[in-house]
Amino acid sequence: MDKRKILVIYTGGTIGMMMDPESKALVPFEFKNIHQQLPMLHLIDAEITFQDMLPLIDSSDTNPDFWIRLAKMIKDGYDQYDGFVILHGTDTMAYTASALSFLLENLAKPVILTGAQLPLGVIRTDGRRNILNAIAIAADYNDNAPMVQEVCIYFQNNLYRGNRSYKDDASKFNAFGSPNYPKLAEVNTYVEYHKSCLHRALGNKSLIAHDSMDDNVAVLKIFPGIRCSLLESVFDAPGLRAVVMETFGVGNAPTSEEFTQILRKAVEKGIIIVNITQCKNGGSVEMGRYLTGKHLADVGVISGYDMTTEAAVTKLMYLLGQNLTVPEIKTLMGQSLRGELTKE
Ligand code: ASN
Repeated sequence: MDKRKILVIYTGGTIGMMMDPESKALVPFEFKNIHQQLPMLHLIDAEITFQDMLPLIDSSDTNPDFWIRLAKMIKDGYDQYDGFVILHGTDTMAYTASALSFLLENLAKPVILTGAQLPLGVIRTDGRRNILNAIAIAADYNDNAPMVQEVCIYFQNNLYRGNRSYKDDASKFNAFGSPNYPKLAEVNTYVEYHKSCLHRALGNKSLIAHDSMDDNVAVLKIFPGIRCSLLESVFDAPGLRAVVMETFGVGNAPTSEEFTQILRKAVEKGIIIVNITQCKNGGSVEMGRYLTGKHLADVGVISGYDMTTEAAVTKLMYLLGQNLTVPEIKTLMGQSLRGELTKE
């Protein structure tokens, strides 16, 4: 059988840096010289093509246009390649993974994002193993079907569903977590897939790469003592269409009439408010559980269940870009489109 063909798209981030011998500063290295950094690449039983996505960026500069370009690159190479690895900065990798999961409808091949906490060009780098393992997983097929058929993040021996993960450590090599969904695979002396957790693409539908997102979205983190004037200024932002509201515990927030009235007015104006918990290590929004959550449901705030903020923001941007009505978007926000949420 021919070797599996893997496209590795390099977008920037810490992974692609090396120490400049003169200035001693970290500078991006040319990826066409990757084989010097990673001589072990040839041991992977796959035909690997590297492609830069220019301009290279620190991932703080990702945005919807970047995600749409990336989705198009995958669509363009979809028939030619068996799997895709995206080298990306870690800071916003979970946003990009979430966005791609929504933009790439009917995806049936692996799209694996990875990166590094330390540049490839330094001795203790985590990038080397992350790249090699991500490529090996992308090339892993069984009975002519890819083991992975969805957008994932591979980091420090773990494979996560992309739209379930978030960066949870700024300096540890083990930088990602997926609190509300199990790991898809763990890499030890062998790759252990958690098969019942892997998405299986059904039917033979062709891939759609959506090319429209609307970024008229805000994230509002509630805190004790938050001023109503601040809330008002967020909801009055010109063009605003949706807000991810990060609340306490299972979806609770202050109950003052002034606070509630601002939310009511926003919902009446057609702004979609999605309730997401601030608790990063797990749990789901249940607005009926406490009175401090029930008033939110009563004014028309919708539940984001156990979605990450990253998934909720990018899902809203995707749905707002699809010519749907507000009630349609609200319904879809409460449904799992790509495995991003679980309802109890
Ligand atoms: N600032 C970098 C980025 O996200 C961080 C990293 O890749 N470790 O692009």
